[in-house]
Amino acid sequence: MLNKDHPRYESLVYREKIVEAHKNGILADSGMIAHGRGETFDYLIGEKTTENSLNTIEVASCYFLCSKHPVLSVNGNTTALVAEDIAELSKLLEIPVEINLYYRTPERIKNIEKVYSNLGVNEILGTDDDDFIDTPDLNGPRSPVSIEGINKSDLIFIPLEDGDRAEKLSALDKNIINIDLNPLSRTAQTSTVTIVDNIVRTMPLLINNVNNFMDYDKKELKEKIDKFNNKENLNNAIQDIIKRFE
Ligand code: PTJ
Repeated sequence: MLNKDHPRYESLVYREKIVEAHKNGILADSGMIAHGRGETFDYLIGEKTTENSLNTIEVASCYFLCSKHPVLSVNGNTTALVAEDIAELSKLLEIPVEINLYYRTPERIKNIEKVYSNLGVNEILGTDDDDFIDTPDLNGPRSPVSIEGINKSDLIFIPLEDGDRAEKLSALDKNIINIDLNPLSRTAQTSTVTIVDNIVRTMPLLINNVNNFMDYDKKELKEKIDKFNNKENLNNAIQDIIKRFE
C-alpha cells in the first residue's frame, strides 16, 4: 500500500504500474531498466513539462491533424504507463494502434492486444494475425510492420524506444513523433518531432491540444509546423538540463 504523503508518491505509483505490467506479461524485463533511465532524465529536467516541451507538444498535435494516415506504435513501457491515453487518442483521431516490440514474443503480443481491445480500440495492428512487410535497411524484431499500418502511414508515433528505427522510417519520407526524456538518444536525434518529457505528463496535454486544434484551418496548423525545428527543440531541452546544474 503506497502512502500518499510520501514525497515521491507519484513516482512510486508509476513504478508500481511498471512492476504490475511486468507481472502481467506486458513489460519486457529490460523495460524496468528503460523506466529507470527515464526517471533519471526526468530528475534532470525537474520532473515538469518545460515551456519548450509545451510548444513541441502543440506542434506534435498539429502534425497529427495534418497527416493522412497517422499510426500509434506501442511497446510494453508505453502500454504499462499510458494505455488509456493511447486508446483515447486512437478513438479521437480514428487511427490504429500498432504493436511493435523489440523483445517480441507471442505471449506479450497477446497480452498487449488484450489491454487495447479491453479499452475499446477499434483497429489493433501488429498482432500475429497481421500481414507484415520488413522495414528497408532495418534488422531485428522491429523491422516487420503491418502492411496496412506503419507501412502505409505518413506519420508514426513511436514513444519510449531507442534504436535506429526512427532514422530508417524517416528515410522512407515518413514523419516521426517521439517522446523521450533523453534528448541525446538516437531516436530523439533522428525523429521529426521529439517531445522531451515524461509520457505520463505528455499524453493528456497532447490529447487536449488535438481537441483544441481539431477545428482549426489546416493552413494555420501547417504554419506552426513550418516554424518548428527539431534541432533547436533538442538544444533547448539540453540547455534546460544544463540550467538545473547552475
Ligand atoms: O516493449 P519492448 O519489447 O518493445 O521494449 C521496450 C524497451 C523500452 C525496453 C526498449 O525499446 C528499450 O530498451 O528502449 P531503451 O533503449 O531503454 O529506450 C527507451 C527510452 O525511453 C530511453 O531513452 C528512456 O530515457 C525513455 N523513457 C523511459 N521512460 C520514459 C521515457 N521517456 C519518456 N517518458 C517515460 N516515462
